[in-house]
Amino acid sequence: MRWQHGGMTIAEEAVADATTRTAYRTCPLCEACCGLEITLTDERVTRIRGDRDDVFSHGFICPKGSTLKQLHDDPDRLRSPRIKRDGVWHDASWAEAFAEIERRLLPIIEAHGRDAVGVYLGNPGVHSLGSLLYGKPLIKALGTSNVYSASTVDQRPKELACAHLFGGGLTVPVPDVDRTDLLVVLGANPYASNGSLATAPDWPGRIEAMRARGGRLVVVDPRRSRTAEEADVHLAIRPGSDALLLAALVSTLADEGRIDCGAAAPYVRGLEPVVAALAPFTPELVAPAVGVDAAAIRSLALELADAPRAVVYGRIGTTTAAFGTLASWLVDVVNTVTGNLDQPGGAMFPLAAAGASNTRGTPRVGRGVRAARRSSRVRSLPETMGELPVVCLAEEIDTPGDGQIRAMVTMAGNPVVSTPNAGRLDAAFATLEFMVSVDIYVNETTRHADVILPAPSALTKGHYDLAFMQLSLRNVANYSPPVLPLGPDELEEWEILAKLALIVQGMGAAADASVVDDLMIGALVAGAVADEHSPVHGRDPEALLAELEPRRGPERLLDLMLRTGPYGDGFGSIKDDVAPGVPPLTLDLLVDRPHGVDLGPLAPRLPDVLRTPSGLVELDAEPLLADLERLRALAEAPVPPAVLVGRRDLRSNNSWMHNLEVLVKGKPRCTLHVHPSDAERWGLVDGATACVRSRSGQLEAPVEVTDAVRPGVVSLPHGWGHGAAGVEMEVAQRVAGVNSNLVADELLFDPLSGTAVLNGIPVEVGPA
Ligand SMILES: Nc1nc2c(c(=O)[nH]1)N[C@H]1C(S)=C(S)[C@@H](COP(=O)(O)OP(=O)(O)OC[C@H]3O[C@@H](n4cnc5c(=O)[nH]c(N)nc54)[C@H](O)[C@@H]3O)O[C@H]1N2
Ligand SMILES: Nc1nc2c(c(=O)[nH]1)N[C@H]1C(S)=C(S)[C@@H](COP(=O)(O)OP(=O)(O)OC[C@H]3O[C@@H](n4cnc5c(=O)[nH]c(N)nc54)[C@H](O)[C@@H]3O)O[C@H]1N2
Ligand code: SF4
Ligand SMILES: [Mo]
Repeated sequence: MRWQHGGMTIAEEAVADATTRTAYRTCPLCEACCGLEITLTDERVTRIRGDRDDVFSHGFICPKGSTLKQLHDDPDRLRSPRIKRDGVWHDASWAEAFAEIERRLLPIIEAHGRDAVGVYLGNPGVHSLGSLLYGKPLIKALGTSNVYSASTVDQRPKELACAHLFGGGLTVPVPDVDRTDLLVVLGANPYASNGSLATAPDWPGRIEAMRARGGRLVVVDPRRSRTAEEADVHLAIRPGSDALLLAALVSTLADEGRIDCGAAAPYVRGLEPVVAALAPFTPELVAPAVGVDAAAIRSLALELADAPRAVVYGRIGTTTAAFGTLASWLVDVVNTVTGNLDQPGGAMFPLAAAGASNTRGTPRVGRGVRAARRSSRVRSLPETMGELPVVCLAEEIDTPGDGQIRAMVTMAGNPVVSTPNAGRLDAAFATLEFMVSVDIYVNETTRHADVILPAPSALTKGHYDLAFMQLSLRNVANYSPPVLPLGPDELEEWEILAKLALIVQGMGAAADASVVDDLMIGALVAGAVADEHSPVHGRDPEALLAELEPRRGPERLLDLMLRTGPYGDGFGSIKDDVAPGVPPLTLDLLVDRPHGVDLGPLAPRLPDVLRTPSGLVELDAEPLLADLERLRALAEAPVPPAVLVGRRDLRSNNSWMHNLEVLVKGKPRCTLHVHPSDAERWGLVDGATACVRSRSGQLEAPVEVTDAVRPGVVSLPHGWGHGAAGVEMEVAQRVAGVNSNLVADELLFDPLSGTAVLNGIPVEVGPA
C-alpha cells in the first residue's frame, strides 16, 4: 500500500475567480513532523497534501496529515468556553469561564491546600509550543505534588534510563536508520505509528531504502505487525520479556568474546560490572520465558556483532512493561557493547537547534538523576522527573484523607481512555468537587469537567516541534506560522494557560497573560547570559530583549532558544553559515524558509553531549543493576495463560481522532485479535463477542481470529470506547468501540519509572 507519496486531494479544484494561496505547515499530529502543503481558497482550506519541498519529509504524508482540515471544520470541536451548572452545559465568555474557575477552584486550595488540585498533561500538549512552554508556569503556580501525565503510560522508562546513562531524559540516542546495515526493532510498529522517540517522516520508505541497499530488518514483536511483515527475521516474543532477551544478547556477546565498545570506549564507565551482572542471563536460561529459541537469540547477538553498522531500537512494547526501564537501558547497553553507540548507522544523539538541555551548560557536568524525591500519598510510589505515576491517580482521588485530590486540571489529555483501570478513574472523576479541562472536545474525560476552555484549532497556531526535533533522525529546524487567524472569540493556548497560572496564584481572573509571558522570557534571557557556554554569555539582558521585539508568547521564547542554540546567530555574534546554504538561525530566517532548514545528518557527539556527574556514559547506574534480581525471577516465573497487548492503526491517533469520518470509515478496527488455537480453546469464532477479564475490570469486544498474534496473546487497540453518556462526538460515538484500559491494571507497573503495564496484561478470555 503506497499511501504516502503525493498526499491526498480533499476538495475539488478551486473555482476560477477565487483567491487561492498556499501555506506550509509541519503536521502536529504525530512525531514524524511531516511538512504539509495547504491550499486555501477564499481563506478556506481546500486541499492538504505532502510538501514536496520540505527538507525532511519530501512530500511524505500519512492519511491523518490531510485531516487538519476536517479537524478544523469538525462541528463538535469546541469554539467557546463551556460552564456546567447543575449538570447542564452553557456556552460562556472567556471572562465568565475564568471567573468561574477563580470562584470555585481557589476555595478548594484555601481549604485543603495545594495538593488538593491534581494536574494531568496529555500527549498533544507536547506538540503544541504554547502548552509545552506555558504548562510549566501553570504547574509551578499550582504548586501541587499531584502532577500526572501521559509519560507514565508511555516513554518515561526510556527517559529515566537515558537520564542515568547520559545525564538527560531527552538525551535519547536515536536509530540512524538511513545509514545502518541492521535495524533491530523491539515493540514498535513504525509502519502504523510513523515512529516514536525517533522522529523521521516516512519510516516505511527509510526501511525499504535500507533493505534495498542490502540492510536487514529484525522485528521482535508478539504480533506479526505491518513492520514485522517487512522484516527479514520476525521473533514473536512473549510479551513483557524484552529485558530478558536483551540481557541474553549481552551475555552471548560476552561469552563469544565479542564485547567491543568501539569509539565510545573511552567514555564508558562500568562496562565490566555490567557485563558480569548480565552474564547469568544466558539464552538457555531466558528462552522459555522469552518464547524464542536460544539458538535464535545467539544468532541475533552474533549478527549484531558482525554487522558493520547496526542498531537496536525499542519502543512502546518495551516501555509499557513491568521491566520497561531495564529494557530501555539494555537497548543502549547492547548498542554500546557492539560499538554502535554514537556512530553513523548506530544509535546517535541529535543536535537540536532549540531547547535541548544537552546543548546548554557545561559539557560532561551534571547533577545526576533526580527521582524519588517524594512519594504518592496512598501507595507511596516515587515521583520521577517531577511527576507521580498515573497508575495512582484514581486512588489519590477516591481515597479520603489529608492531601486527597478534590479538583483536577486536565490539559490536552484523555486519561479516562488512556490510563489503567479506566473504570475506576472514570468513577473517581465523577466525584471531583471541581474540574477544568483545556481541550477541543467534550470526550470521555472532559465530560466530567465543570469548565472547558477550548484550545484553538491547529491551523491557527504557530508550530515548532520543540520536543521531537530533539529526537530527530536528521538535524532539521522548521517553523510554521499560523495558517489562519484566530476566530473572534478564541484565545491562544499559551494565553489560556498563563491566565490559569495567574488565577491559581491569586492574581485574579482579570490579570493580564503578558505578566507570565514577560516573566518567562526574562528568566530565559537571564539563564542564557549567565551560561558561560552560551554565545550571549555576559551580554546585557535588556539589549537582548529589545532585539526580540516585537514578538510575544511562544514565538519570542522560540526565537531566543534558536538564537542561543547550537546553530543560532548568538544575537549577531555568529556570522558563518551553520550548514551549507544556511546562515545562523533566527526565527525570522525560519519564517523565510517555509520548507525548513536542513542542518545535516547526525554526527557523533560523545563526550560533550553527556551531562552525567562522572562526565561518562554511566552504564553501571546502581538502580538498574539492582533491578536485575527482579528480572532474574521473571526468567523462572510461570507464564500466564493469556496476556493482552495493544496495537496501533495508521488512521487512529490515540483516543482523539475518531470523530473524523474519513479516518473511521470502513470495517470496525476495535477488534480482539485471537490466535486460531486460542479461539478453539476458548470457544470463540470469528465475529463472535469475547469477554476479556482482568483483576481490574472486564470488557466485551468482537473477535477477529488471526495467526498474526502468537498463541497465548490477544490484541486490542487502545483509544476507543466513545459510547459513554455525555460524550459529544457524533461520529466517534457511532463507531464507539471499547476502552481497552478497562482491563489494564493500575497495580501492574514498572517500579523504577512508575510506568503502567499496557502490554502483557494477564487476562482471562472467553465467550461473552
Ligand atoms: N492500553 C494502552 N493505553 C495507552 C497506550 C497504549 O499503547 N496502550 N499508549 C499510551 C500513549 S503512548 C500515550 S501518548 C497516551 C495518550 O494519552 P492522552 O494524552 O491522555 O490521550 P490522547 O488520546 O492523546 O488525548 C488527547 C486529548 O487532547 C485533546 N486535544 C487534541 N488536540 C489538542 C490541542 O491542540 N490542545 C488541547 N488542549 N487539547 C487537544 C483531545 O481532544 C484529547 O482529549 O495513551 C497511552 N495509553
Ligand atoms: N497511527 C498512529 N500513530 C501513532 C499513534 C497512534 O495512536 N496511531 N500514537 C503515537 C504515540 S503517542 C506513540 S507513543 C507512538 C508509539 O509508536 P510504537 O511504539 O511504534 O507503537 P505501536 O504501533 O503500538 O507498536 C508497538 C508494538 O509493540 C508490540 N508489543 C506489544 N507487547 C510487546 C512486548 O512485550 N514486546 C515487544 N517486543 N513488542 C510488544 C505490539 O504488538 C506493537 O506492534 O505512536 C505514535 N503514532
Ligand atoms: S505521519 Fe504523522 S506527522 Fe506525518 S502526516 Fe501522518 S500524522 Fe502527520
Ligand atoms: Mo505516546
